[in-house]
Amino acid sequence: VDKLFTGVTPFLASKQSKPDCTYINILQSKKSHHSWDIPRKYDDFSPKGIMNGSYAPEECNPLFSVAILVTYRNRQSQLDIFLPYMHNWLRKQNIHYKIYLIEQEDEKPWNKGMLYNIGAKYAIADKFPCLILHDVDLLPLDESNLYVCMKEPRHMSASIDKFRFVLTYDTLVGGVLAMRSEQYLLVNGFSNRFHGWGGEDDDLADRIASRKLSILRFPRDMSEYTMLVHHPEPKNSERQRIMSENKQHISEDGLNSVVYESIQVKPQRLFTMIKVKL
Ligand code: NGS
Repeated sequence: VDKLFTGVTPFLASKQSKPDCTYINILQSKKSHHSWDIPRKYDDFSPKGIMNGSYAPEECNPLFSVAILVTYRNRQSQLDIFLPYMHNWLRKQNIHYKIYLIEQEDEKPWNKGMLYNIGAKYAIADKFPCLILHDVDLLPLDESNLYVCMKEPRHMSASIDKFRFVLTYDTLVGGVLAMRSEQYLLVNGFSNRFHGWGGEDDDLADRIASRKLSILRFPRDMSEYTMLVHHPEPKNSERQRIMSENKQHISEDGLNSVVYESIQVKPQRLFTMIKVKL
């Protein structure tokens, strides 16, 4: 276990005279499906200590600071489930975290990579050393799936009920991925060139490999998620072509080149909303 924690990113604030928080004991934790017991509408959900989507335990010094980046458009019913579930989940992990919701406000084709790049800029400006890129339709099921960054990027959602808990291919990094901010900078984030569904995550996997980073995964039973149902997004028919062209463009297409028409930051109680027109 100690080895696993080598290189985890630390807590942001300076320590106060409190004991250090203990993290979930991954060798002893049990499955906790009981977190389903939550209000369906987050309007009715008012736990103490959450502001702007951010929380830190009161009684102890958290060991880790983590920004959760959620890209979003028009999935209100999923968000109503995701937010209370995740706040209940994350508070149990005894970490300092903040949920950023990056919403594509326009009617243009969906561009998840760009939205992640924009969210990452804000989280990095807020000095978060660790980013967790999180689909809004995935809910973690095993408490031992720690929401922290390790030495290498970690694909956290390797085992999803919709795919009978089987990892569909080895280089998959889509779904939920934990990555240190310095690593996100190193790979220049996502390509901005993928519109519609698919490919941007495989392209990120190529970027990670090209910078000699490897993908970690926890064992399968610790990486279980349930997927909320939704209609599939229109697929991007160009995605294979863009991927094959992209290998030479990592340093000029990504976090350092993202442009958008307008942006509005609106802190809410359960999340900090970043509304973008691309
Ligand atoms: C691949 C897509 C990825 C996607 C993955 C899993 O085929 O973007 O399926 O999707 N790559 C390309 O299209 C090139 S899933 O079945 O979970 O919806 O993340």
